[in-house]
Order: sequence, then C-alpha cells, then structure tokens
Amino acid sequence: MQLHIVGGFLGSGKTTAIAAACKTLSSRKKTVGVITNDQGKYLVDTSFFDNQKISAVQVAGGCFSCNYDDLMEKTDRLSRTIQPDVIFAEAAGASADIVATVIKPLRDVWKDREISITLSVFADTRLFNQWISGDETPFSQKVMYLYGKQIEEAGLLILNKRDLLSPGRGRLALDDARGRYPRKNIRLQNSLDILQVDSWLDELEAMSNKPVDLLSLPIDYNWYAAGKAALAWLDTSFEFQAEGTTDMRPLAVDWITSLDREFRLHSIGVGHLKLMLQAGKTEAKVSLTAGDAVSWRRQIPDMRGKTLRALVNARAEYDPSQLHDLVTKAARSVAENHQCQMEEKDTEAFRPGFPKPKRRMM
Ligand SMILES: Nc1nc2c(ncn2[C@@H]2O[C@H](COP(=O)(O)OP(=O)(O)OP(=O)(O)O)[C@@H](O)[C@H]2O)c(=O)[nH]1
Ligand SMILES: [Mg+2]
Repeated sequence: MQLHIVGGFLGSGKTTAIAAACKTLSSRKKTVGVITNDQGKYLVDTSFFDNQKISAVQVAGGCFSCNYDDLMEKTDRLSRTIQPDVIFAEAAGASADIVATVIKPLRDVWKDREISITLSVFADTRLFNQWISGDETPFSQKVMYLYGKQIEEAGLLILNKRDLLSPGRGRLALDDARGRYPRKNIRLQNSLDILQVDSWLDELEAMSNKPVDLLSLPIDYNWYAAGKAALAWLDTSFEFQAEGTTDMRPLAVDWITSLDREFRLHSIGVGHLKLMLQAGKTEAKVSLTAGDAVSWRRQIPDMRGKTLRALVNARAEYDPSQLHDLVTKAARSVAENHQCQMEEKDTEAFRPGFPKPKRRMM
C-alpha cells in the first residue's frame, strides 16, 4: 500500500489535488481512501470528500504528530474496511515537522509491513514568491517561520496554482526554489488541470518504488508553537431560513463579499476561509484564501431552497473571538437584508495549542 502524506500551508490546494488524484486512481481501478486532519472537528474537507463519494475518515482535534496513534488507528481502519491501494493523508495546514514526528516513527513501527510513505508539500506559488524574495506577506514572521519549515522538509515540493501567475513568473519561482533547495524534487502545478495532477501521481508512484531520504528538521518548537498560536481557528455552522423557496446564492455572495471586505479593512491575513454550502439538492465548497479577490464567486452555483446551511472553517491570523464576532455579525446582517431567519450552532473558536508530538525521531 502507498501512504501519501500531503502537507503545506492553509489554502495551498491540498484537498483539490487529492480529490482529483482520487478520481484518476479510481478510473485506473485502484481503491483509494483519504484521511483528513485538523485542529477542529467539524471539517469542510471531510464533507467535501464525502460529497465526492471518496472514502474519508478524519483525525480531528490536533495535528497528525500529536494524534499519531489516531492516525495509525485510522490507517488500519481504512485498510480493514476498503483495502486501499493508496491512502492520501492531508495534514492540517498549520503543521510542520512531519518527517521527524510522523513519517520516521511510522516507518519504524511498520518496518515489517509493505507500506511506502511519501511526503508532498503544497505551496501557493504567489505566497511562496513573496516568502522566498523576502517581500512582505499577509502573515507575521512567526507564521512564516512555520511556513518555511513546511517547505524545508518537503520530499516533493509542489508550487501550486501556477495558472494564477504569468508563465515567466512561474518559471522564476521554480528557479528560485531550485536554487535554494538544489536536492529537492520540485514541480510547478495547476491542480485544476487533471493532466498536471496525473503527472504528480506519476511522481508519487516513482517515489513509492524508490523512497527518497527524508531529513528530520532542526526546528525551534517555541517559534513553531508561536506561529500556530498566532492563527485563529473558527469552526461554526449557520442555517438561514427564507420564507419560501428561493435562490440562496445572492445571500451567500453578499456574506462572503462582506467578510472579504472586513478582512481587508482590518488587514487580516486569511489562511483559508472555507464553507460547505447546501440548499435543496445543491452543495458547494467555497474557498477564500489570501490574495483571492474573485475566484470564490465562481464556486457558488445557483442554490434553490428554503434553507441555506453553511459549515464554516475559518483560519486567519487574528483573535479567535473577534474572528467569530466578525463572521457572525456579517451573517446576521445578510440574513436581515435577505429577510431570512438565522441560527448558529456547533461553534468552536480557539488558537491551536502547543504542539506536543508523541514521538520525534532525528
Ligand atoms: N487557480 C487555482 N486554484 C487552485 C489550485 N489548487 C487549488 N485551488 C483553489 O484554492 C482554494 C483552496 O484549495 P484547497 O484544496 O481547499 O486548499 P487546502 O490546501 O486543502 O486548504 P486547507 O485544507 O484549508 O489547508 C480552492 O478555491 C481551490 O479551488 C490551482 O492549482 N489553481
Ligand atoms: Mg484541505
């Protein structure tokens, strides 16, 4: 079996690439499962994989390294229930130090089992460019420390969303990355293009057959923890109830437009605001990441129904309760403007705690 761990910063495109890769593998008659991971427990990504009919289980309440036993348990459960050829494990977007705390310990306990493990790290090429050139980014130095550590430990670094840059700037990013990390496998990718995802899969296949040496990182856990704790985690659900069946899209568009405006107004570094929207029979995942002004609009289809349900996962560099206030206030205001009743439930707003890996192998 192949276990492909997919790391990388919030909103870099991990879920998108994994979902596309699962489709390709299924069409090749391979059985595939996914393990999602997050600090919270009400996860947009898990519902997204469920909606795509991809077998997914989640390791919730902390990163893989702190929930290492749960990761092994979920891998075994998937192995028993679907007997997969391939499992993708998507690490939470603010986790690093995966080689020392997850991959090496797993290779150690599974030394008698035929499981190959790879590590891909995704990076939005635009943020990567800012970081590698020393330009200002939407995030503080603490958060960018964690970001840099993710990049540093990648077995395969994917500079993703290449389609959002000119070909020249994309190539320049690739050259810069290769200059900084001459021994790393690095690729430029547009994960919305299935052929480019297929070629990532080919690389994963090759790496599974001939494992690359992964090096444990030197990492300052105080800085790493400070980077995590600078981020606010908000998971919550809203239900908007209209008087009769109507198109709920305008309400959703107004809500995210107003959130985007607030984020800019308060200069909030948005890692990823993701929503799973559902009205009638229509479901849609909508993402807003740093620097995305418009693309989320295309992700909201017409949604006819009397009720719009929204599962919200927001990760941003801000105070958790203020982030919660901001999201709720905007929801209340659009509900009023669109003459809907609004109810909120299952809310958790917090900062990720100090990472305490179960094992760490140098
Ligand atoms: N243009 C473009 N958009 C992309 C690409 N890959 C992903 N996206 C978009 O980026 C947004 C975030 O993608 P996700 O796959 O959810 O990102 P993620 O890394 O799983 O995010 P977290 O799980 O929150 O860490 C979505 O709107 C995707 O459609 C790409 O190659 N090009
Ligand atoms: Mg994801």
